[in-house]
Amino acid sequence: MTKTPFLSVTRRVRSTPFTRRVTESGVKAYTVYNHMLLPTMFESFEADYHHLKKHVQVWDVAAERQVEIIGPDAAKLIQWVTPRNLAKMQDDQCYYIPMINEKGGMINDPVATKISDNRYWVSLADSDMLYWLKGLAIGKGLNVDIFEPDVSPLAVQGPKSDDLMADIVGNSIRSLGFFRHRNFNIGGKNYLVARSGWSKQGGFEIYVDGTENGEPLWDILFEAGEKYQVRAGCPNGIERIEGGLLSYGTDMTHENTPYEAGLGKYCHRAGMDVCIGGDVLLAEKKAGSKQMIRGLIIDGDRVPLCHNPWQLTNAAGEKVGHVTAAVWSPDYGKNIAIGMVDKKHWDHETVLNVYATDGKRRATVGPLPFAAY
Ligand code: THG
Repeated sequence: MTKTPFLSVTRRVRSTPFTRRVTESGVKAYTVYNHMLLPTMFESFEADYHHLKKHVQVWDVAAERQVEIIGPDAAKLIQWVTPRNLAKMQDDQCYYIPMINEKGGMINDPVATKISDNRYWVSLADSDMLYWLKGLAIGKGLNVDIFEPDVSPLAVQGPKSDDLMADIVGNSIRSLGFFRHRNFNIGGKNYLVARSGWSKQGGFEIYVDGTENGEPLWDILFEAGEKYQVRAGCPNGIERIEGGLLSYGTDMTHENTPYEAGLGKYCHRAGMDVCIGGDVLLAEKKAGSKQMIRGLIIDGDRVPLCHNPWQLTNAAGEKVGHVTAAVWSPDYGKNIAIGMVDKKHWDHETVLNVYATDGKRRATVGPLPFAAY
């Protein structure tokens, strides 16, 4: 394995309210996300994965930065940037919303939290949406205030998440619905807690309002979590590919539409009629997509890490797509991957060639998530 260089951390690579605790927990690797530290490994990718699927972890996902939109035109602005219809969104709901530009290209895929009719948090993937949203609001003369609040998500993920959180805030949290949020008192402070998070193991996200609350909250979770073998963790590359959770910037970019990203179920007529780039999506809906995200099984031994897309070719050697993420899944006993595949080849069971970093292999197209296999 090639040696990974160190990351020079300066003020521009922002620390989080939890960074000191993460360091004390033995973090081994970081990435930079929204100009902020995001842990990627503690023990090893596989050890972290097995632990996540069995116990409970606390994740510093502060790098999922919030953009707060507040004011009479808040709902209008958010509906303007996503094809998902937000008309029925309740003020205890979170929605996964593709955000698109004027060409229908995806520029982010955040979780939007509705706090009240005129107040929202947009919990970002890795791209600079604060300026885009401010620019649009200023250009259109909307009556809103837009800023990055001092709010940092801390995720509690894994099958024992409900037990851990119930011990801290009471059993009422067990009835919190998926992508619903409620306020809970933890250690004398009120926190917005949602049943959400970037794993398929179940869990919550605590929106920590105020940097000074980060360490006390972390300590409460670890004290109560001892009996559940709680550990510091982070979004896990193996688990997220198994579950088909997409990573913006990796699996799709501004060159892809939400349909291509397999997010057609979040493209609604009422949203596309009013959002920027909605006309492009309506045309694609009518004409059909040229390519789409698929799961792939890659033959052979454990694949190396996929840092840059691997080309997919057909039997004639023509390029028909690319793999964006690939990993060995211990539980499936296979190499699993996510890729963008041209229409003529996207049917399940289609056999293709993939040019992995260590050479050519056979790849078979299939559904996402891999639980369907
Ligand atoms: N939580 C919060 N903010 C985030 C993420 C998060 N910002 C960045 C990134 N993750 C945004 N991307 C996603 C991608 C998938 C999901 C959430 C955020 C997700 N998808 C569910 C699924 O695919 O099964 C379903 C969502 C739905 O149907 O509404 O959870 O994780 N705060």
